[in-house]
Amino acid sequence: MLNRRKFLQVSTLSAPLLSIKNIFNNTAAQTKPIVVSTWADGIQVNNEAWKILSTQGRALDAVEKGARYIEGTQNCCIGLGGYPDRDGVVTLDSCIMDEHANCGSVGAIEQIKHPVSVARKIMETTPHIMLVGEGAQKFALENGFKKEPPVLSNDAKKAYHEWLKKSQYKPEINIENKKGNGPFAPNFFDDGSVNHDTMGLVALDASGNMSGAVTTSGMAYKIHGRVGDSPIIGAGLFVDNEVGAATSSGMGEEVMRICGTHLVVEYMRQGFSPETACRKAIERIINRDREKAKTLQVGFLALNKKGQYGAFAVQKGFVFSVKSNGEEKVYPSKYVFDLGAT
Ligand code: SD4
Repeated sequence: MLNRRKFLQVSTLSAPLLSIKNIFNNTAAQTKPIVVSTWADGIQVNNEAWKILSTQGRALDAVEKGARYIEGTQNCCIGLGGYPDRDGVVTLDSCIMDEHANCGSVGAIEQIKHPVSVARKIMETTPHIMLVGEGAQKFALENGFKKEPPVLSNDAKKAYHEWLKKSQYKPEINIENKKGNGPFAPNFFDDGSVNHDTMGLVALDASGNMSGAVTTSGMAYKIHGRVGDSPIIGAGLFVDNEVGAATSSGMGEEVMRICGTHLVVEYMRQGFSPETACRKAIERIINRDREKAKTLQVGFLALNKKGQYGAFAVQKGFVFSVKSNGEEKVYPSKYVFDLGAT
């Protein structure tokens, strides 16, 4: 018979073993390499990442390449082509995380084209994880990044001047899906358009290692200096090489309140599928304040160590892109509310 002391010993020892067993005690083969990205323009981002993944490259290099691609594209609402804050300034947030839990991050950086690479530089060359604002820009310039002129893209200029008429700070559901003129208008939506400001991608490489990256101009017309979930490790991105990885899009404040992507990964550690893990994190947001949740959008996207993926959102309208050897596709995420906001 187990006495109490023995029982405690056994249960502490077996807890990690049980959870590892939950994740790996499945005969399904691992799908690798694979990359998944938020939104429909993740298709192009995945294709860039695929150039690395398909040649036995490292997931870290793949996610950086994917993020750099979208940052470098004019008028796509991400990076310097993104929407400005309420003062008319574009400030960028980004982070990156590898299979060893190394991570780097920049918040509210201005006039730097590739914040994801600044984040990687911080990760690889400093004892820190996150630099913000002027300090982040100074670090970037000292490390060979060039300062770009502060020019708003035509789309952003038009939208900003429209917003200035009322200057109302009112986050909108699925502003990401509203009509835009960017080069990524997918055939996915009825109106054939997409307009979002955040790209999050996570990948599993041929060696079985995982990494992720997020890059964004953040919520449009935010207060100058506001930093969202995207560059916060555990909120906009989390990678645990034993379990899986997750990223988010939507109202950053709600993601930050629940440490969203960390929560998703922890649910996967408990044995839940990526989709169920995302659903449970979304339910956490909704259960906190159901009426408020009806007014906002958050979507989580997750990939586990076996290459299984899934997503879940508060509202209809969140979509994600997948690329592997067998698949290249945009999927609609499941959701809780269909309030006709897409
Ligand atoms: C933010 N999560 O800054 C970002 C916004 C976003 O698609 O995801 N937009 O809160």
